[in-house]
Amino acid sequence: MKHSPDRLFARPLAEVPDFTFNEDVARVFPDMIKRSVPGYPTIVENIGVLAAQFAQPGTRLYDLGCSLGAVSQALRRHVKSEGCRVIAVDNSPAMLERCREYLHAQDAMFQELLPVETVEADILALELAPASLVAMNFTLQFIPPERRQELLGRIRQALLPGGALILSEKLRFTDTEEQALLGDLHVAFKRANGYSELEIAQKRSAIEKVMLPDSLEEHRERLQAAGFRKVVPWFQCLNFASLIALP
Ligand code: GEK
Repeated sequence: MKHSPDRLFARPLAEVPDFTFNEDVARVFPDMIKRSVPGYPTIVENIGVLAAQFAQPGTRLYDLGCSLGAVSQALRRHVKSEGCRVIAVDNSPAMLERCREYLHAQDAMFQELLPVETVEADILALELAPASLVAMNFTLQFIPPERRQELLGRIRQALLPGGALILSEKLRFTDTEEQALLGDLHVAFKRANGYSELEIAQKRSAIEKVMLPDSLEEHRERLQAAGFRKVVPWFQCLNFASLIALP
């Protein structure tokens, strides 16, 4: 499938609008996320590997905030349990339209993939049915902070015994030196991936009000308050991490 290089913030903008998942973003998203999130390809592929350990026959696997469906595709590559189906949810029509195209392309290339249902919905309003796996790959950070606890509580209630939540997030750090070091290294990562100082600065100002990261401690506490008994970080690259939370 054809996607364009991310040049969204390459020209000086008179005013930088808040970041939204619109058609322009959907068009460049695969390039944008790979060049912006350290470890993204490894995380996505391994969510499939991890999910295969938790998926139970005949159950649902949720991909919440699926964007173009990278995680859904990984789930379909790795999960072999009989009768599973993937539910890919996003509230951006532009993202979901392209997501469906990518999933059709995957269907055309491989046989016997798990079925996927794409759902255009706000995950805060979505009724979650029982599931053996829920993946939220860099989605919770876009949910208003005051709604995060309630959402995780509902995910916990939906998870079947033996299932898991896989939660990936950008982290913030309470230690100022650690925050500054990993922040600087993240900027170095973006520079090394070809983003200019202007692109980095404009993207930061577009996203700073809509993407609000928590610390690892906040995630742990919130997950435990939601009823998860075990929280295990399985991946960290700079200030981006992924956790397994067990019901
Ligand atoms: C990936 N998981 O490629 N309801 C539904 N979707 C939402 C909501 C909401 N309330 N809020 C935000 N989104 C993907 C990457 S991107 C992360 C996830 C990023 C959606 C939003 O439309 C977007 O598609 C996604 O969450 C976040 O593995 O861009 O850094």
